[in-house]
Amino acid sequence: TARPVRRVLVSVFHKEGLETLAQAFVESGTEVVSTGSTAAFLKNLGVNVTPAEDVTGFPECLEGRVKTLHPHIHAGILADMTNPDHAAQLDKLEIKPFDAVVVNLYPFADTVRSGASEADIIEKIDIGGPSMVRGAAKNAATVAVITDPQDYALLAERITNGSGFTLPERRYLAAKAFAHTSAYDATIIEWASKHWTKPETLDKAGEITTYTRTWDKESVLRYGENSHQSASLYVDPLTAADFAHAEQLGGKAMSYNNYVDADAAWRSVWDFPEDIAVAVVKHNNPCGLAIGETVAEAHRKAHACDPMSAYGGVIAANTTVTLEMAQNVKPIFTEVIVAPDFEPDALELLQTKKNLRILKVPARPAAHAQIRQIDGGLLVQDMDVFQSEGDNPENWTLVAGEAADDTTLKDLAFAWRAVRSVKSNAILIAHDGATVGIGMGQVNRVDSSHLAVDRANTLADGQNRTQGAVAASDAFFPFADGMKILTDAGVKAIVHPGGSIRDEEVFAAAEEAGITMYVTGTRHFFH
Ligand code: 93A
Repeated sequence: TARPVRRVLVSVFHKEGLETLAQAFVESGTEVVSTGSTAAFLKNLGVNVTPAEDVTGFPECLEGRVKTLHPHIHAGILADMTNPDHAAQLDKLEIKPFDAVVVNLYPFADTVRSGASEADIIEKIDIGGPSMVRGAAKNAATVAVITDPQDYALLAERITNGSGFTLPERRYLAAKAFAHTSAYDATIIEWASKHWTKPETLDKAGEITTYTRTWDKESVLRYGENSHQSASLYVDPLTAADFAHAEQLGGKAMSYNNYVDADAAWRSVWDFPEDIAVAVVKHNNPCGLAIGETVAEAHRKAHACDPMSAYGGVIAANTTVTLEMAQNVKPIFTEVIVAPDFEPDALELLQTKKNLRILKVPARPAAHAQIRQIDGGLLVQDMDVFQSEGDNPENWTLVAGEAADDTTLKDLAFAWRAVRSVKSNAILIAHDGATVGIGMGQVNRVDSSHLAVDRANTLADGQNRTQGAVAASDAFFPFADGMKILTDAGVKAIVHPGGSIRDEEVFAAAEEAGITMYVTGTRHFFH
């Protein structure tokens, strides 16, 4: 099934690596057909090139939009030369078949990332390239298709030694080529569906019903959540300055768990875009979250919530890390620190900790679609970014006690935002713009309340941190019991979504305990 490669079509945007191929073409006297700048490049390397225009007998036109879209090219790609009828037809039409097609496509994603105009982006939607690639891949019976510059050396070798490719090899290359054009189209869909949304005049038209995304493999990680799991990082090809594209300024390579925790921490601090915020995260849950006048203060407050758990944690700040904060972080064993930037002396100090991974992320997180894989499918949802009316304290309903004073209301608003990043069932106790006790990930709200109170007080060197604090619950209290644990501990105000069939019982218990209670009408489950 091996077919030698004697006639090749080459049309590539990126010219890197062509030298290897050119040498093989020259040495073996391969017949090469090529387009515009690729032909010029190969000629420069001494290759005897036939311009595509000579094959088509038609000039390249529309500023290159039509170069290879011609039957004399495509019949040469698509003729199955194992089929005598196809061979006879080509003969009669005086068209010569290709044995290999080497194409890489216009850089659509790079152009989007560069911030180019819409007209420039559209011009970089390659039409002729994918047509040739798909044609050659369909016709793997005869043609070898090369889309990956990493495969040039292989092609050169097979040309030089005259062996060409076997059918299974051509089929593998074809599968790889289809993956290439499919990912290319997915990137275009991602861009187009964001920028060319459905106009009102088309409200009767059907929706886009396939969820198509493409991710570029950025790196292979040492392992996954555990050492027996392999793992890789894939990045969005259309974005540049976000968390997945973070610039690492120090420390060991990021691990799978580092990425999970640092992403959670990064998102938590940007839940407070109007404030200076710092989060300390362990195992995808905050063990401290605070806002402050300075980033160093915010960090001190966040760390003080649970210094024991902060050991080996991940720290995120939503503003430039200062020397003062770096000095406070230095003695704490920390896996990752992520921030939009670092003061030079702060960076220098942090870099003295050889194991501390330092990530610089210029852009705040975008509200992207969240994807979770299930067996045989995907769940896709909008991200929770406080888009509900109930997230605005002005829309809260007072259901027990007196209206909170300004300071208390500020703390309640902080607690409500902070509880979003805690795994459900979440109870969060806060004071002075900082978490003081977090009860996370329990399967009932009573346990979460106990946990929040216990952590607030057992970790506090004998002080009672729940006395006079406020609390937030990510979802309603189904009974009064969980809430009573908080009021018994001295919590003076609680905010929660409400909506339980026993709301009245919960409100009455709050009234009886003499606390202030607000309901938001919206919840923040986070599973
Ligand atoms: O503009 S196109 O969509 N129309 C074509 O007919 C065509 N033929 C090749 N794009 C086309 N190409 C692309 O041009 C290839 O995929 C390759 O990326 C690039 C090669 O450019 P040059 O003609 O300068 O060698």
